[in-house]
Amino acid sequence: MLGYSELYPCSNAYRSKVSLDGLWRFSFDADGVGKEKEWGRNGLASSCSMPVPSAFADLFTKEEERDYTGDFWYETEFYCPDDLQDRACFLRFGSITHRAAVYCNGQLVGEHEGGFLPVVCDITDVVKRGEANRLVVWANNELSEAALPCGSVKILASGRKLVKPYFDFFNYAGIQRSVYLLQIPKHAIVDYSVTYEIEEGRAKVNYEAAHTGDGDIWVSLYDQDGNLAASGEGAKGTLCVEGAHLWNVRNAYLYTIKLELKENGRVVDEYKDRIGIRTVKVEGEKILVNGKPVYLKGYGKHEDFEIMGRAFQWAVAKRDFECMKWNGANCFRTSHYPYAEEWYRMADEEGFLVIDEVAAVGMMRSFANFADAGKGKHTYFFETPTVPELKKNHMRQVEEMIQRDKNHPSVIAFSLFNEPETTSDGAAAYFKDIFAWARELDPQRRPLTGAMEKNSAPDKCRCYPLLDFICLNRYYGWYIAGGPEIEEAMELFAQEMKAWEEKKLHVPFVFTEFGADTLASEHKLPGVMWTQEYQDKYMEKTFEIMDRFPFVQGELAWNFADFQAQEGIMRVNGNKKGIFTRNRQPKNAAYVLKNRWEKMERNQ
Ligand code: GCB
Repeated sequence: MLGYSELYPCSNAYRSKVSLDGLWRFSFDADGVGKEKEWGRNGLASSCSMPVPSAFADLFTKEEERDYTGDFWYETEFYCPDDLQDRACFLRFGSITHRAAVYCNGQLVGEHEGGFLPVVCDITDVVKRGEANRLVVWANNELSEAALPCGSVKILASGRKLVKPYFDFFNYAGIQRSVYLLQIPKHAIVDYSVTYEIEEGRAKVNYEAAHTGDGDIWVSLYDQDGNLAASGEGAKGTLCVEGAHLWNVRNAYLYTIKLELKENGRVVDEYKDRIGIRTVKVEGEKILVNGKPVYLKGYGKHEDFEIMGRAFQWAVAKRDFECMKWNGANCFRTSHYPYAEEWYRMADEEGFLVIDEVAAVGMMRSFANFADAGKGKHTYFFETPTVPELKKNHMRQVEEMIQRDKNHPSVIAFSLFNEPETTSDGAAAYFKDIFAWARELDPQRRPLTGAMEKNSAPDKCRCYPLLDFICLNRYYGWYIAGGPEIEEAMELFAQEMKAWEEKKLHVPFVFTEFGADTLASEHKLPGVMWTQEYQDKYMEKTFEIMDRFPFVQGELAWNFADFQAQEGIMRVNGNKKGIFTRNRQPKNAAYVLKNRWEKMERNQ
């Protein structure tokens, strides 16, 4: 759903946002009767309470409820004040996982596929002002090979559905991000984008704004002290900022851009946002921010925490940034889906670099991709035709992600996949179109990339030429030759890296995953797999190899913190590759990384 009111919600003299977060009503619908009985129109037949935002899984005490797969419904009432009669009215959900239909006062007002990007519904014609309104949401958390992320659904002997992800994180679902009622002028600013050119001592901020109605756009740029730095007129133009302060890595400077829509000289709408002047470019083997090379240090993350699953919580995000700053990180990847918008806003403030990833994960037919891929076991996907909807969904989600995140200075690259099969003709053709599409969409023409597993080897991978910098997920010393064989694993790692070097690609390489499962409780001298001592050793050995290859321009450890995954013999109540525990306390390896990252010459 693109366009009107995709902009991050705000309140000002022209716009109002009211949070609808709180305790809603909720019902599972295992037999799918809700649609038949028109719950969207009539309301839920029976319900329990459910906090919004949250994932439902870890709130319940019964297995069938935690692992519930299928349709589920939400219902609430909201009051719409009657003092803004002339405004258009929207409902905006930060996300609904994985698909949804929204009903306001019994009428279908929006449908959305994809669980990690906003759902925006125009309710101007159905909302009752000065009265209570009924809001009902149908949602579904099944996985298939037609939508992102990929997976399937198994029907158990009991008739119960069980989701089978082709990926290694728990399939948390629900209304996991905040919901707002927005009232926006009928003639409004609906979108804007900025690009930058930096010259000696000054910067050009090229902007383009879209609006409804026939008004004129006025733009003002204010520095951090609130002084006007530049201004312009017209829906498209350039602001020249003398003595511009640049947004830098771990040293952010944010300007406020104010867009005004004027009709007959009168302001009818205003939208303010915080932007950072910076450029991002790949040149040879370097990633350049403001023309200076930067070495990426940090993590692949998840939106994941006790009880609330994948629901956004400011306090958890704040703690994560504090932990990352403490051990000298400057970057994270939003593995394996676009995160809540608030993450990017915090990254903008903190000067963190973000590799923003679309939810294209699980494009391999295996229930243990993470292990099979790591071991180099071949898993198929694009060799046989994929469901046509998959590509359509992939393209639309790339579009929605870029549309949502294009103005964040923190976003330095878009990642268009995680660990798909990349060795067949089918994969090459599929991803050629995906990358071409993303290149068209990003006004800032940021580098594009994707994270590749072990089968995407130098002699077999058909997709690496599409990537502006190459991201590798590698587990030598864990899935491959772990424990007493770690030296052999390192030899194999070095061999693979030499093979990449011999290709003379002259592009940067970034490790987007490497790690070892580690139980915080386990210690042993000398270390064995799963102990903290082994995680330290694994990290040190891995770094020794990475440091031999100057084209390696980044290391994002897997994972920032322990996280919930599907049950199985490979996981101990979740994936334990965290450098921090699930409740964000450091394992010893956090100090190993801190020592290294704080000392690095290529520090920024
Ligand atoms: C991977 C996947 C990631 C898994 C990780 C692991 O390659 O990209 O989603 O969690 O390996 O720990 O196995």
